[in-house]
Amino acid sequence: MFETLTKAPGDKILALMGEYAADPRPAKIDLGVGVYKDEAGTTPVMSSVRKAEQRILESEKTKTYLGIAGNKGFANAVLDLALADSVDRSRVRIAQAPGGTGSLWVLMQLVNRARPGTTVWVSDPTWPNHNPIAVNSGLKVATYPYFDAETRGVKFDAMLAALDRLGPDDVVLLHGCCHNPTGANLTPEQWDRVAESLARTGALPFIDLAYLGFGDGIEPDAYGTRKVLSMVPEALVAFSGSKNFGLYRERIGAAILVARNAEAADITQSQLLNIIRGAYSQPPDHGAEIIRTILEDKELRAEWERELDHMRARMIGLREKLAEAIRQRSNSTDFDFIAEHRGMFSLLGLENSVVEHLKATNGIYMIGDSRINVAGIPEDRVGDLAEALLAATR
Ligand code: PLP
Ligand code: TYF
Repeated sequence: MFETLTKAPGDKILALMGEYAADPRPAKIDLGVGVYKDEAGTTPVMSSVRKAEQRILESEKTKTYLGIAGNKGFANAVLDLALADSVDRSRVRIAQAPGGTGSLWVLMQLVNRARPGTTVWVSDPTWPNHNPIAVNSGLKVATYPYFDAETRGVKFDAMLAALDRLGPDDVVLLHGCCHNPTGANLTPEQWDRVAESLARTGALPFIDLAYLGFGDGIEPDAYGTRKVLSMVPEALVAFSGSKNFGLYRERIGAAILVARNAEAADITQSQLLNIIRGAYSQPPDHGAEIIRTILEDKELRAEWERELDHMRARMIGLREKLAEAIRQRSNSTDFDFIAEHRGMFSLLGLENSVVEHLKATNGIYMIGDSRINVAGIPEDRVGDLAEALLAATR
């Protein structure tokens, strides 16, 4: 049977993780995979998460099945956190899913049931896993303009013009905040115009919300999602708890749908649950119960928000330090965009040969498209990094 198969392509980001681990040079720097790192370069369990886990260990009474839609307390807490009062809950349904990726997967499957083979429009560029998830669900993928290689900002006029041309059969995948891989994001005014365009054309917004709280804070980061949802009849949101709760390996996320009315929401949700049942039956509980425990408890929630604030401030601080170090050494503002970007990533706009050179010569690892994970910058190596970047781009 298996002789019919040929080797499938690997994931470039995950492959780079392995390459970095195998590099024996002690001064190597990992700016690759999108995992938050602290001052010590590690990714520890958050203190609020550890406390929630202790409580769960003591109070958990059963391991019986959870149900197809997952943990109900988690579901309500995530809706309050991400959507707040942007849309009437009678039109909203949610199913817990394995990570943001699992949420994207079940929602893409849902789109394909509603409109088989329709087109999902993704930003140019986007997270490299969006394409395979859509294609493996039977959908087509096309791109809308997004990153401006000159300014390293968003090509907003071109983006909006492309969105304005879409219609009710189209799906528009938007990064809710902290765009991956570019780090360039829409302003609130630009979100208003995107929401207005979607409301006018009838294209279905599908928001990937993988970094809520990693940009400017929970409320500002949720602005775009809430604005769009407040203006359109139907929408999808894939929420991830991997980054903001540091629960990467627990695989916790949520697939959220907004329908025209309660009746349509029930019908659509029945299809979503049917997809989940036919895929993995039910989600695992642990990550969901951690998030429920934190968000429902005043003290734990405050502690989690403090931890999240610290992570975000650290990333913004590293952005400012790197931009400043480059400015001082080069007398140019060419890399100031690093301080303007938000989230975990910046796309530096370097040729792949420069990326390869930095890896070979300096042991500096970034994704081949020149995306850096700013949380991976060691505080005491900002100067080294600035010098290496300047030497390689001169
Ligand atoms: N979407 C984007 C844009 C991401 O960067 C990630 C990264 O991990 C995900 C979705 C999915 O995250 P996970 O499946 O680990 O929750
Ligand atoms: O973009 C990143 O680095 C993160 C982590 O298949 C990731 O989103 C990367 C690749 C992948 C899953 C997660």
